Amino acid sequence: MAVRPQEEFDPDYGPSGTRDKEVEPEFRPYHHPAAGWGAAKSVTRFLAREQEGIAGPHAILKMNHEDGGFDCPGCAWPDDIKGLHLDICENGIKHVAWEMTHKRVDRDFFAAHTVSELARWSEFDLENQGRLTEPMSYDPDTDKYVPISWPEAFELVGRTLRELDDPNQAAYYTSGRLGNEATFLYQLLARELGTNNLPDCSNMCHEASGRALQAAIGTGKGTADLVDWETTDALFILGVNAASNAPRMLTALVEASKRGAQIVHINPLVEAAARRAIIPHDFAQMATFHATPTSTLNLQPRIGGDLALLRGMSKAVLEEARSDSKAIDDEFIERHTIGFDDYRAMCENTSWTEIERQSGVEVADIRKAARIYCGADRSIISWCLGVTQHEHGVDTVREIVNLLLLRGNLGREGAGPSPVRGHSNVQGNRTCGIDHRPTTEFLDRLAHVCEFDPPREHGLDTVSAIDAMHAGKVKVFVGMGGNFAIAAPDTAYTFDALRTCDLTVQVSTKLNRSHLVHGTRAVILPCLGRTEKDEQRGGIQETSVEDSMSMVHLSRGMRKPASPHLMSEPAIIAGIARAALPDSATPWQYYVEDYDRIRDTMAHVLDGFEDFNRRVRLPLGFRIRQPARELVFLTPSGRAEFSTAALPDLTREPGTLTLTTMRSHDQWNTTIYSDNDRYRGVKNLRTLIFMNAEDMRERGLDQFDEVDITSIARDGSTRSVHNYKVIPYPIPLGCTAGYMPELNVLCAIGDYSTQSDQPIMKNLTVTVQRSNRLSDKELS
Ligand SMILES: Nc1nc2c(c(=O)[nH]1)N[C@H]1C(S)=C(S)[C@@H](COP(=O)(O)OP(=O)(O)OC[C@H]3O[C@@H](n4cnc5c(=O)[nH]c(N)nc54)[C@H](O)[C@@H]3O)O[C@H]1N2
Ligand SMILES: Nc1nc2c(c(=O)[nH]1)N[C@H]1C(S)=C(S)[C@@H](COP(=O)(O)OP(=O)(O)OC[C@H]3O[C@@H](n4cnc5c(=O)[nH]c(N)nc54)[C@H](O)[C@@H]3O)O[C@H]1N2
Ligand SMILES: [Mo]
Repeated sequence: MAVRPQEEFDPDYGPSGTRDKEVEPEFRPYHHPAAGWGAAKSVTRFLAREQEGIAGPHAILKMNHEDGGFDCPGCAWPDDIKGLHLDICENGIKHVAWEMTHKRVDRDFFAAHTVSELARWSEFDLENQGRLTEPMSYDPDTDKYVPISWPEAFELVGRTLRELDDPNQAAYYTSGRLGNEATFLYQLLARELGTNNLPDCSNMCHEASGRALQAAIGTGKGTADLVDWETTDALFILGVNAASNAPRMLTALVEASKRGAQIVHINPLVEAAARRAIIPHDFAQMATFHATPTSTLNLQPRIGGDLALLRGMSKAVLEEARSDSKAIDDEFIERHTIGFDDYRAMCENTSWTEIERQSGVEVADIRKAARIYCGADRSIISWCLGVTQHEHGVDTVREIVNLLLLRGNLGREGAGPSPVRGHSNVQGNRTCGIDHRPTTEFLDRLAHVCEFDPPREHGLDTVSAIDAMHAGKVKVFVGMGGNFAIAAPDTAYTFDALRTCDLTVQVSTKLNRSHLVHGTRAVILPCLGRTEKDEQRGGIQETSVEDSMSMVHLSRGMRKPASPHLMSEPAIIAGIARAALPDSATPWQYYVEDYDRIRDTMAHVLDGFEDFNRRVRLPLGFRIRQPARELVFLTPSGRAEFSTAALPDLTREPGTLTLTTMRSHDQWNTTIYSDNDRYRGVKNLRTLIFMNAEDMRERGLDQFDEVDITSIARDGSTRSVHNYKVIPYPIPLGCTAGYMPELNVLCAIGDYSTQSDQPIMKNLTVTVQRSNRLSDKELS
C-alpha cells in the first residue's frame, strides 16, 4: 500500500468539516428559491440533531423582538422596523440553536483527551462537543487542559500582563459579537495597560469599507437604513451571498421586487438571492410556493473586476449626460462634492477596451446596468466581502461612492451606500473603541472622562499582530471571542505565531482550534452567550449592539446559562483588569454590577451616545447620528470627495487562476454545521474548488477529480492544499472559488492590501493540478 507523503503543512491540523468519508459527495445544481421549504427542512433537521426540545423554538421566537428578547447573533442585518414579530431566518435559527445546545464540554471531557489528540479533530467535531463549562488551564506535563478557578485564572493573566517589559507585548483581539458595554471595557483595559494593540475581525472584513467611506464622506459607515431599502428604486448588490450570510436581506429584496424596484447583482457567482426568493419568515408564501424573482440583471465580473465595472457604469452615465442633462445631478455635484472634473476626466480617459478587459463584463451589459441606474430616481449600492478583501478594496468602495455622487444618491431617502457588515456587533465594536488607529478626538475624550493617559501610538492590527507574535515581540494574545488561529490568513504561519506566545487567553463559548494552537501557557475562559441570562448584583443585565445600519438597541438573554460557572464578558474583562491593574482608578467592579453604569460613562466618551441609557430603551433603540446622511461631510474639504484611482491590472500569468475564498451555506465563519452548501448544490464536501468547465477541460479534469491547489504569493513563495475535488460551476473563465477557513492555508501573511491592510482573501493567485497523491479514501 502506498503511503501518503508527509504534509508540508502542520500534520496535526484537522480538516474543517464533518468529512464523513463514508458518504459520497454530491453535486446537483439548485433550482429552488432562496429560503422557503429547503430552509424549513434544514432547520427541522438541525434542531433534531442538536436535541433541541420545546425550549429552543420558544427562545427563537423571542429573537429580534422589539420588546425584550435577544438580538440574533447570526448577522448584522437590522431588525424589522415594522415590528413584525417573527424576524428570523434559517441561518439565524441554526446559529442560535448551536449556542443553545444541551451538549457540554466539561472537566471530564478535558481529562479524557490530550490537546495533541484534539488537534486532529475537525472544526466541526470540536465545536460539536457543546458548550464550555468552566475555566481551564493548559498543563504541559499531561498535555491536557485542567480546571482552574476564576480568581486563579485572573491572577495568572493579570500577573503576566503586569510583568511584561512593555505593554505593547500584548495584543487584544476581538471578534465582532462582543456587546458594546464589554467592548468599551475591553478597549479601556488595553489602553489603561498602555497599548492600542486591538486587532479585530474587522481587519479581515470591512476595514476597506471604513477607510474608503471615511475618506469619501467623512464617516466610516454606510448612510442607508431599512427605510431607504424599503423606498429605493434600484438596488445594486455587489459581492454578497445574501441567502446564506444575511438571509433577512431576502425580505428586503422580495419587497423591493414586488414594489417594482430594479435589482442588479454583481458577483462572479450567480448566488441564490440573485434568482428567486421567499421571505424567510413568511409561512403563507412558503405554503403557496410563491417565490418572487429577486433580480433584474445579473452581471458576473471576473474576481476583482468590480472597480472596472463600476468605472464603466460611471463612464456610461457621463456619456448619457451629454445628451440628457438629467443623467447626472449637477446641482448636487456643485454644492456637495469636490473633485468631479478630475473624476470625469479619469472616466473619459479610461477606454472601454480596458474596462471590458479588467472587469470581464461586456460593454453592452455594463451599459444595461448604467441605464437601470440612470432610470432610477433613488439608488442604493450595497456590498460585502466580495468587494473588500482585495488589494484595491478601498478604491472599489470609493468608486461605489463616486457612482452614487454622480446622481446625488446620498443624503436623501431611498439612496446611499450600504455595506453589509458581518458579525452581529462588529460595527458597534468599532464605534465603542476597538480600533488600533484611534482618533485623537476619541483618545482625548477617553482621557478626560476616564481620567488616565491613553497611549497615542497606533497599535497592531490582525496581520501585524501575527507578525509581531512570530517575531517574539508580542508575548501575550487575548482572544475576546472568535477563532483567531484559523480565521486569520496563512494558517501555518499563524499557528507558529500563536505557539511562540508565553500566554494565550481565549474567551469563548465553544471549543475551537484557537484553544489547541496555544502559547506556553494557555487559559480558556468560558463566557455566557447572547441567548443567556446575565445576572449581576444589580439584577438581570442587558447589553447593547449596533447593526449594519447604525441602529443601537438592547439585547436581553433569557435562557438559563449553560453552566453555573460561566461569567459574562464584561465580568471577565473586569476580572482581568482588577488583577492586571491594581492601581486603576476605574471602578471595574461597580461597572459590572450594573451595565447602566458603563453606559453612563460611554455616553460621555462616545460621539452620538448622549443620554445613552434612556435612548437605548426606546422601542427600536436609536440611530447613531451619521453626518453624511445629513450632507455634513467631515472630510478635509467639508464636501464629499470624488476619487480617481487607476484601474488595477488583473492580467494573470499564463497557467494561473484567481481564487476567491468564501463561506458555504452551512457554516458560520469557522463554525461548520455540515458539509453541505445547499444553494450551490453541494452535499458532503468542503474540500472543493469551483471551476469554469473550460478551465477544467484545459487541465483534463472531470467533476470530483482530485487536485492540488498551489498559491503563489507576491513574494514568490508557494503554499499548497491537496486532494481537493473539482466542481464545474458557472464562474467566469480564469476564476475559481472555495471555502474559508480551509483555504486560509493558501493566503500568505504578506498578501494583504496596501490600502486597507486587509488580507486579500478574495483574490489569490493559484495553479491547479491533478493530484498525484492518494486520497484519504484510497489510503483507508
Ligand atoms: N450564515 C452565515 N452568516 C454570516 C456569516 C457566516 O459565515 N454564515 N459570516 C458573517 C460575516 S463575519 C461576514 S463578514 C458576512 C460575509 O458575507 P459575504 O460577503 O456574503 O461572505 P462570503 O461567503 O465570503 O461571500 C462573498 C461573496 O462575494 C462573492 N465574491 C467573491 N469574489 C468577488 C469579487 O471579486 N467581486 C464580487 N462582486 N463578488 C465576489 C462570492 O461569490 C460570494 O457571493 O456574513 C456574516 N453572516
Ligand atoms: N479565507 C478567508 N478567511 C476569512 C474570511 C474570508 O472570507 N476568507 N473572512 C474573515 C472575516 S470577514 C471574519 S469576520 C473572520 C472571523 O473570525 P472570528 O470572528 O475570529 O471567528 P468566528 O468563526 O466567528 O469565531 C467563532 C468562535 O467564537 C466563539 N464564540 C461564539 N459566540 C461567542 C460569544 O458570544 N462570546 C465569545 N466570547 N465567544 C463566542 C466560539 O467559541 C466560536 O468557536 O474570518 C476572516 N477569515
Ligand atoms: Mo466578517
